Amino acid sequence: MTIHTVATAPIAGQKPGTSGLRKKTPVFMGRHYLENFVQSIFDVVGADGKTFVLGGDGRYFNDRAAQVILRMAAANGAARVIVGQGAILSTPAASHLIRLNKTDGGIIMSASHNPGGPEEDFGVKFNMPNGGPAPEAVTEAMFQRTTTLTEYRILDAQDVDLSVVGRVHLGGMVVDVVDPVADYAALMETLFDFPAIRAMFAGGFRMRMDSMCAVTGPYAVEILENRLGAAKGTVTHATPLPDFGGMHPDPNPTWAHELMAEMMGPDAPDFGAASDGDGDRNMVVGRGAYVSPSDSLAVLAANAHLAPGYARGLAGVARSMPTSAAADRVADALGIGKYETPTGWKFFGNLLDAGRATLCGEESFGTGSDHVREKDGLWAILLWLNILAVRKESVAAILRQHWARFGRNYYSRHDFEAIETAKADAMMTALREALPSLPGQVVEGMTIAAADDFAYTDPVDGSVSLKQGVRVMFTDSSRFVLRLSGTGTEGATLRVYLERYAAGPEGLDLDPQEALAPVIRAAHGLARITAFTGRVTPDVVT
Ligand code: VG1
Ligand code: CO
Repeated sequence: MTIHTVATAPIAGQKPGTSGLRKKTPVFMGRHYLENFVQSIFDVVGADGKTFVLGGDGRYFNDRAAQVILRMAAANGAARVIVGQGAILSTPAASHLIRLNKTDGGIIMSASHNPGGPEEDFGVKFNMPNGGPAPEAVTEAMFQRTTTLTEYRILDAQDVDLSVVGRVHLGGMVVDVVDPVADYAALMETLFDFPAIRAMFAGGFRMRMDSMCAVTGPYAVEILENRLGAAKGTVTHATPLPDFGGMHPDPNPTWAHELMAEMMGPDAPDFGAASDGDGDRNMVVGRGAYVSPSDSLAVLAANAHLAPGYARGLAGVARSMPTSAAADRVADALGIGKYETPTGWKFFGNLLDAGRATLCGEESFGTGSDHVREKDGLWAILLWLNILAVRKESVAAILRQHWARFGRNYYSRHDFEAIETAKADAMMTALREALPSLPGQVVEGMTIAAADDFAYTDPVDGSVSLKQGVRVMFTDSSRFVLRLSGTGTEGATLRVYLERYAAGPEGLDLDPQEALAPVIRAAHGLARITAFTGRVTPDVVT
């Protein structure tokens, strides 16, 4: 087997966004495209003598990309790669394998919640030895490397058989093909009271899990049906497909509409959940009761001590800036730390490593803890199940009690997709320019207390991240936030985050869109969304 050094030229635009490099699949399949980015990863982190984890969410091109990455790892001198069988690993399972085997990091092939298929999206991201997404300094170094790259190294070899668990060799490199589920499921058993959850299912508790034809299928069947005794067929869309069966594997009320219809219908089971393409997101729904992700984080923080893995209490709770402040209220009540970070899981890594935060969450259906360094869909679902098994109350009752105690942070996100990039940029620029003039203004009967462009200084390493989202805060603690997505692959996606606090006891049962109506009007008025983009109504409301 010979190592080829292939002459290449830099490829424009290989810049990782919120969560790795994401592009249309045909772009990734283009000449030298994947190879250039993978070589840039290896050039930045070094491959010689190292061990990596490799896996992906099974979307179209996953299998071919895995073979290329393996041949390049071997050619770059890696000692060993641990690969999920069939090149499959959920993002949280990959994070766990990186930590469990004390490897030098891992490469995850996924475009997460973006659709998959020959004409849809593909992605690659690098996770660090702590199991978490590479921080900005590292992804920036990788991007810089893509701009100067002139060659990559690849081994001339046959495909590795990834269908069988076991050890094989590729040139001088060891390839360990592992069961993608086993170690992850074992970790879950250490955190949650499986006997209590099993007893709950045995007592007639019914659940629906929608894996959306994405990676969590095999994990959910093994854990929920085989180990916890949920009825066979509890997990639907359980077989991962290269195009996710045409589904948009983003677990929110819009895309998981089948689950929503069942949970709001007459024969709804006790509990419903869904996960995304790569298994790091979760949506949870009770019978007739949708749980917003921000509320889910707050409820989990308030009840985590009911699960064995968190019985000693939490060190702190971290949330991304656009996520509602519901979790802050729990942290204050518990007397534990609270942190507000920019969007993207990479910003939680230092807080988790330093033991400052135990639970983290994002409004985008992401929740997780210090058990791995990624958000973790099934983990959140299991923590909910553990809480339900102990409290023996419905999701709706738990939510109602939570709001009665802490007040309710009404919350919604409005997404405007595939806007012409120049128009979206012009709107953000104009809004940024107006910021100094906003404090003191009265809009929709609310007085603006402060307005800024969120900047974050990492409390652990002091690194600074600027321009993380424009936020306008009112004196009654309502607020809205505008930022452009860093995961889209078509034009710009504008995200408008809306929040309003009701202390209760009155006004806890409003429809969120109604409760937020003045904040929505204020956001449209101040940012002039329609004037700049031509858009009136959002494409997705969560
Ligand atoms: C979105 C979410 C963000 C999340 C990111 C990756 O980013 O808003 O909270 O961390 O996706 O999630 P953006 O830049 O498009 O708003 V995943 O499940 O796609 O890895
Ligand atoms: Co994801």
